[in-house]
Amino acid sequence: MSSIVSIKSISSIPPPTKPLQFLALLLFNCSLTKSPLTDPQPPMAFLPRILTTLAALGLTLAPTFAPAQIPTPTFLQSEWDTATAQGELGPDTPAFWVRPGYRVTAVSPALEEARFLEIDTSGTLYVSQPGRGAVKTLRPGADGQYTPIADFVSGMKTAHGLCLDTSGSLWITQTGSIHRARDTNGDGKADETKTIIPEGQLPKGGGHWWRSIVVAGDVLYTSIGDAGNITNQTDTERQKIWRFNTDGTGKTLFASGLRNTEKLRLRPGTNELWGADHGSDWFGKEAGDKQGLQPVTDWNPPDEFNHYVEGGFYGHPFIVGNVVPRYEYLDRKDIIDLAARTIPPAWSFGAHWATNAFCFLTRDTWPDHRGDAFVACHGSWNRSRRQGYRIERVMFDKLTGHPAGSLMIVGTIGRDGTELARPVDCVEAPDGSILFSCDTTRRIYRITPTVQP
Ligand SMILES: [Ca+2]
Ligand SMILES: [Ca+2]
Repeated sequence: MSSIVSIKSISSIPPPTKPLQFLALLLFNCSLTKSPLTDPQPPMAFLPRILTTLAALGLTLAPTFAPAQIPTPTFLQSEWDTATAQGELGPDTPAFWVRPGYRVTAVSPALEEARFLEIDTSGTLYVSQPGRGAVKTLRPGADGQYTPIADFVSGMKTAHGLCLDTSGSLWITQTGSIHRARDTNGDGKADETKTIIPEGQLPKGGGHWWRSIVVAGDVLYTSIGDAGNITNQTDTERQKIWRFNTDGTGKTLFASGLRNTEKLRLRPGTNELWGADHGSDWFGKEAGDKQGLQPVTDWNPPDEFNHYVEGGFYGHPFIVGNVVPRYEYLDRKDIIDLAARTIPPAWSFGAHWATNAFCFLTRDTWPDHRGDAFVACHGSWNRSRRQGYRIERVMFDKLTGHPAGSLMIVGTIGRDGTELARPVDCVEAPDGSILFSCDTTRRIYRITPTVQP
């Protein structure tokens, strides 16, 4: 209250022209707010008012009081600078940062490629290799190392998304088609392969050519991303999740406004459909960001963890993150309507982390982790400084079923800032450990506990 009185008082008084007037104004300003009976003033309490008065007169004490430099915020430091303890690394494993309570071990040789993962109840691991057009089968030995056994399928250019159904069949997406394959004699090779969604029913190719897949009872869901960065493809079949019956019939639009969701899964114990969506690039370009000086783009927009509901609209390409319009679409007459329709993320990650894929934890491998998600983040390509190369744990509130926090479990940037791995996908193995893939080292890594639950 007192400062308001001071400002009004000063602004109503013309600038003095003589030294005595100046002194009178100074004393007048200080006296206006002095109330010794109810608000005893310490000796220096008048200093801000004196400075305010000087500022009103066009005078400053800038050389003395200006900040010496812009401080470096702590969030610009890496975990290597600030973490007070670290977990464990197995032999022949890159020098990742690991959270205490966890151990990371390399468990496969370098493969031809290592993209998406699926694992069955016996521990057989499937790794998609879209460049080769194959899905590789690996099996663990007594030492925990996974050995390549066979090509489960081959000749499937762009084989990418994977999902096992309850009968043991592996569903495989290519950019414009979906297939179901089954190994009937246990040799790691599929003997029965059937095309469920042939080419022609869904868009293919484009900048985001990969397709997710999850099978839920007698239906399946697949998502198709933006062909570019922020293309207006409202009237196309892109930027959407589609639902089909598992016999390939019954194509139905499920949700829209996605940019690039590469994996879909149901949250265990529910019918909730979840996916991680990559935020768009160059958010700050319209504001003047340029490569190398891109402060807005560096921090916007967030990557998203979305709970996709039927009929839901998730904003892209017009609205990002927590319902913020992109500059490019501000002139649209319906921008506020679009914002009003947008379902914001259930959880947000850092900008450009490339939150690629995830798995839910269904076991008690670590205390209080059941129901949480581990998210494989590929890491940034167009930030000024690398960020997001990691496996992130998203904690779910056990009472509400909503995300309530997240922590880095494994960081794959080295102490010197070099890139050690780019995580792509993760799965929970039958023993409760978490396996994650990397498409630069082309290996599989396992996360195990160092403390028993
Ligand atoms: Ca076979
Ligand atoms: Ca969104």
